[in-house]
Amino acid sequence: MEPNCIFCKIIAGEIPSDKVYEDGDMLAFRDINPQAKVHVLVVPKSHFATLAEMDAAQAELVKKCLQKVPAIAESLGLAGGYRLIVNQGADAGQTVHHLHIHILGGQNLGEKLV
Ligand code: DGP
Repeated sequence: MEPNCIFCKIIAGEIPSDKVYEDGDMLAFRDINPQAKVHVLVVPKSHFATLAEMDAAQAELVKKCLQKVPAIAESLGLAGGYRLIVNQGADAGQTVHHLHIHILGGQNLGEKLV
């Protein structure tokens, strides 16, 4: 746990969140500032900022997060599809420096921005 990291505090239960899934490896909760009708963050329970900083054990956690995404998406009613975004660094607008996967859906997202 990184003491100044907001997502570490959410994982530790020090800051409340609207959880949609949790296990020993990850926490998924609704984004506080949703950019789509459904906007959930999947966060590995190990602090690292970007893929460039990720070690082998953390890569395993990310793999588990990605493997769990379809089940989380199904539980959110995203049968019509969804988009994943993983912002990396300043040019991508990353504001929380604890790696996280955005799940966006619940509406037609269009074909702009990939
Ligand atoms: P990014 O730009 O990829 O670093 O996205 C960070 C996201 O985290 C942003 O969409 C807003 C969300 N967020 C920031 N603080 C909180 C919080 O305290 N609770 C929740 N649920 N989401 C947060």
